[in-house]
Amino acid sequence: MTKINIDQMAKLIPESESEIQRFANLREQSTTVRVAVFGKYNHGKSTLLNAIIEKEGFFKTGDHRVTVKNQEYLDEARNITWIDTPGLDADINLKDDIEAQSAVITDADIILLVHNVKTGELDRYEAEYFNALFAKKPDFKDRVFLTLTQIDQVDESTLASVVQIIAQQLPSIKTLQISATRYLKGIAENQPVFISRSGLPALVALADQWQTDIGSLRVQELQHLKKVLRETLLHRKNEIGLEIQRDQSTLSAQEVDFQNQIETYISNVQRKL
Ligand SMILES: Nc1nc2c(ncn2[C@@H]2O[C@H](COP(=O)(O)OP(=O)(O)O)[C@@H](O)[C@H]2O)c(=O)[nH]1
Ligand SMILES: [Mg+2]
Repeated sequence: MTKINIDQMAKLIPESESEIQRFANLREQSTTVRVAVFGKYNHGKSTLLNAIIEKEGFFKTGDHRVTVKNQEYLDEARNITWIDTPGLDADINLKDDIEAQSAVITDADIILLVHNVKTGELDRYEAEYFNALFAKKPDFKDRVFLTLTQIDQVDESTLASVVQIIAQQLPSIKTLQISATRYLKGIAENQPVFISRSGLPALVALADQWQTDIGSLRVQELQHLKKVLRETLLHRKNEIGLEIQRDQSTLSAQEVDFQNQIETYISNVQRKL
């Protein structure tokens, strides 16, 4: 496969930098499915991942901002690389955060958008951010999942109404309902009911499905990106063509002007002779 020159392409169409990077990443073909959690601080991203990989404390958790960089765990049994991210926050827009966010978008095959139901529906910042993200992931219905966390913290009717409002905020998104705490309790106390009501088994079953689907998902994404980048490049090519035309007519006009000036100068000189 010929290597595309990312820097050169990004210079031509800087507005498509994220798509170019994703295109390059896809062509490098990671052998594992790359799954990232994404969402606001303190919504339960790291706790969820620890529960899935059954390693308490691998991803740091806490009530304040503890994850500062994207962090990965290779889950060999499932052939998945789980990626934890510092998260979104409208107030803290540090350089590290922005880098971490764009790395997730260009790096992950599957994104779990994590939202703590205890906070109610999505706030405006989350809704806008998540919707903007769908625009970047073509068949997002197969690769972006809204993961409602901490469902143990609300009663059934609150959960139902939050789900209903979110369905309007993010139309057509597939939704998972999770409680990592309930799952861990189920494991610790050997209570299958807690385990099944934690929603984790459903997520793990989905992970097996990604394993099967990843090849075709990546092909679809590559084809989509190829189309988008090709269109953007063609558009840029036309723009450059027009710029050249404009430059050429400016040059011709300048040349005519210059000729006229020379002729005027010569005739002035001749008149004086
Ligand atoms: N009750 C309950 N608390 C949770 C659950 N998941 C996470 N937490 C708590 O929420 C807080 C933030 O979790 P953390 O995983 O660090 O969030 P992150 O910043 O999104 O990674 C921690 O105090 C966790 O113990 C859950 O399913 N139920
Ligand atoms: Mg975290």
